[in-house]
Amino acid sequence: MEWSMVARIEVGGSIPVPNVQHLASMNLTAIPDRYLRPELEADDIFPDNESPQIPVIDMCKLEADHDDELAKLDYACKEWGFFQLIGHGASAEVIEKMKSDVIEFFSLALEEKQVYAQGPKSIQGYGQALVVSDEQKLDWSDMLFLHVQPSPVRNMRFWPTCPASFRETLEKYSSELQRVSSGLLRGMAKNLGIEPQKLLSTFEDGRQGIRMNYYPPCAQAEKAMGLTPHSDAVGLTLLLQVNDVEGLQIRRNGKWLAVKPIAGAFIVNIGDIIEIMSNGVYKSIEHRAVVNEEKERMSIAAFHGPNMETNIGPIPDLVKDENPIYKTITLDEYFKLVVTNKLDGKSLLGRMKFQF
Ligand SMILES: O=C(O)CCC(=O)C(=O)O
Repeated sequence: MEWSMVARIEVGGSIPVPNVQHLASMNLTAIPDRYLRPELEADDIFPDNESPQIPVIDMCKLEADHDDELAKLDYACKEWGFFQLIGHGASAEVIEKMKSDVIEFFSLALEEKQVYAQGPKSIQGYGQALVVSDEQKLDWSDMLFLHVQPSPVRNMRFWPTCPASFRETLEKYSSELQRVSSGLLRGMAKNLGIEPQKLLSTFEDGRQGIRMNYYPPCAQAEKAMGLTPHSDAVGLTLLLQVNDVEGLQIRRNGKWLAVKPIAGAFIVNIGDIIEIMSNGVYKSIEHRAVVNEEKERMSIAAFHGPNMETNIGPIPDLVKDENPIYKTITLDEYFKLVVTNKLDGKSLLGRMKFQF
């Protein structure tokens, strides 16, 4: 059982590309061509003083079933696809320890980090986000990605033992986030008018992957991209900014909007699977990470998906009286689509849509 589960998620893999932290340490004044994005010049960005901010949701109020807060959550999921979550109750001590362990991991020597390097047929381990062709432009970042839940899918070969506390901290962080994400799913189900247990049971013993992102300083920051625009292929993402450097931007009305993280909050976004399950009522939104000329930046994205038995498609109760916009496929078929698709805006959702 365990082996088949591991085999089912170990699909895909990335073409090896240079380590970006190492490139950045060479103090180049001009970065290699593959990192240059001429298209960025044409980007429309909200000016700092006119930026609207993403909604802020208080989980304490959601848990107490405050109608106003549930309505705010519904609005955030429909109109923004992104919000900051305060009052989530996740242990501040665990969060701080997770941050410091991640900082320590990325500050190890390259050879020490390479012990956990991605293999040729897996997206797990230390390396870069999906690179599927030699022509693909590259992101100015490195990452450590791990399948964390359910526990049989773990491949401990990729789990750092330095710092010594890393594994234990990740385990604790993972459980805190699972609890928070279940609380959010409960609120969303209520808002969608479905029995909460129907949504919760699809996420019970569900998949959780955690990606730790490292964006080194970049000599040509305005011409490079930390993480290519994409929507998340999962259900729900909880993002934590590790150090005090901003970089996350979301696409809003055709323009890029910089998110200003609130201390202690998680930045939550709706992934493609919730967009599909809600038949397009809730929206997954394109986002990207930009880089900084002088400062390094780190973030931790925890991706939550349904369990291995779930088919990906609109929840039947939500399409009783209307046409499904999205097809229903098995989770394995969905994974294959995800790992053969380079990060590319919302193109994955396009492939799941019925053509009317
Ligand atoms: O670093 C960030 O702020 C964004 C990270 C992200 O979008 C991801 O890991 O998918």
